[in-house]
Amino acid sequence: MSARGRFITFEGSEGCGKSTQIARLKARLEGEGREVLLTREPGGTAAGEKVRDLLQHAPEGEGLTAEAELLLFAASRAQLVREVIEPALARGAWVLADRFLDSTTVYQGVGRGLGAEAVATVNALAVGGCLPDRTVLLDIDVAESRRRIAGRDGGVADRMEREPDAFFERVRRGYLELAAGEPGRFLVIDASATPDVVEAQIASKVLGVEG
Ligand code: Z5A
Repeated sequence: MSARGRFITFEGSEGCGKSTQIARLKARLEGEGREVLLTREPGGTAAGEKVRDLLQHAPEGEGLTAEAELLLFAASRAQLVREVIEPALARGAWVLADRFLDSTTVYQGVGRGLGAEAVATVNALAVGGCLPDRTVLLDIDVAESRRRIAGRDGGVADRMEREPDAFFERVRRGYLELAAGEPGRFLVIDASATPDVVEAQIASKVLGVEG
């Protein structure tokens, strides 16, 4: 039986560089001959992709309440964990996740104001004990986030992107507070640096690679 794989999650504001850095870490790991699985949330399964469409683009999602939104993110995650993440970890793969439960803690708990307790209860049910070994938090300010995502998708903002700056300020602060409370799991990186500098820090802290 192979040893359990490693579960690394990437978090941060939109445009912070998660996809860019996940692709780079995947290439490094595959260069070492490891199996690597990438996931994104919401989505990553057939059912989860339907939920993603509802949460982000479908007209039917426009009037979603904060509570319904929380449960939909959790539903997508519950499916992803059992259908994709757990089997991959069990066969020894590295799983690199573009968002996981911390996104819900921060966007729904802090951003939407649903509160830590309700969100923790829902998160615990969704992940069923499947928790990240390390979490890379790519920190950028709201103005830089807006700059990086401007013009994407033909300039059409999705449901979340239409929130005001104050929402994204709360999200950023929420992430930093969460990370401060769990310094053993979180690696906080200044993601306004160049992609090469960010990559080197991740390689050093997550893989122990220097130079
Ligand atoms: N959400 C939630 O509310 N609750 C939840 O539980 C979950 C999610 C799971 C998902 O959006 C939305 O759902 C998200 C939170 C919410 N909404 N918001 N806001 P998404 O999946 O569409 O997108 P995202 O996850 O927020 O991120 P992204 O837009 O895909 O960006 P990214 O992957 O972090 O960044 P990137 O694609 O690598 O880079 C963005 C651009 O910046 C690109 O042009 C890069 O070339 C450039 N870039 C990358 N790195 C750098 C550096 N270092 N310098 C300069 N430019 C850079």
